[in-house]
Amino acid sequence: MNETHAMILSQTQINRYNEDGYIVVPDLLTEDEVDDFVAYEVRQDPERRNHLDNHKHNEHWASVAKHPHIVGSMLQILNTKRPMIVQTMYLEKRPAEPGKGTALHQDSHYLPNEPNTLTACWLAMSDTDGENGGLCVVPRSHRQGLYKTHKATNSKDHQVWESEHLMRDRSGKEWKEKFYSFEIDGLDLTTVVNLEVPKGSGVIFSSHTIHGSYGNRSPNRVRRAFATHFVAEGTWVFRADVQNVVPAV
Ligand SMILES: O=C(O)CCC(=O)C(=O)O
Repeated sequence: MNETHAMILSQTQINRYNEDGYIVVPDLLTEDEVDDFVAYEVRQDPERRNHLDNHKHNEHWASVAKHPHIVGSMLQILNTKRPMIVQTMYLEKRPAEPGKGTALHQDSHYLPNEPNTLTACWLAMSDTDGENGGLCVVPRSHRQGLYKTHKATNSKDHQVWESEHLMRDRSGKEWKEKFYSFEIDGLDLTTVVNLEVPKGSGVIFSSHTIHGSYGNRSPNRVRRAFATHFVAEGTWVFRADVQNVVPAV
């Protein structure tokens, strides 16, 4: 552990994470910390949210991504002296907007890295659950490595997209790779669990844990989340756009 960060997770929580591929961690941020960020973000141009590196330029984003409770959890889960931030995302879904979920996927499909240490902290910035498009996971799905995928086509529930990224390996060799809204082949939807995560609490999940979300079907409850993806120091991230990882401590 880094001396400046308290132990956030108990051994029972770490065992559960290893067992299930995720844990819900209560009260990572206080109500006031969440409210301050949301009040700030509401005044900003939402276009900025399409960028994955706001934590590098913006103190509000950096203070959430580098929050001592989040970093403390990552120090324990990643078992590294320096968790490194790969990307940050603020994901807001307004009520009754159809087709705004994220297809069920594993993060290593989007962010190949070597050795694979990619781990996410998904923070609820409002009360979230199945009705308002909260996070859902497939418990224990992290145990079988990467699943085969196809492009999501169910635009009623999930966003559908495709993009090409420049990739670069440690030797400097470059190539292009196509990414799309990955969906797991043959996924048994009865294994998907909708998590109830109150405002300020978070979910830590591994890059092999199948997760995603559905549209916000609630009449009046906004779903807000702030996701930070970390790797352990020394990990190589292949996508050039997020390759310059920054230390969280
Ligand atoms: O919040 C969501 O809808 C999905 C988030 C996600 O896929 C992630 O944080 O990796």
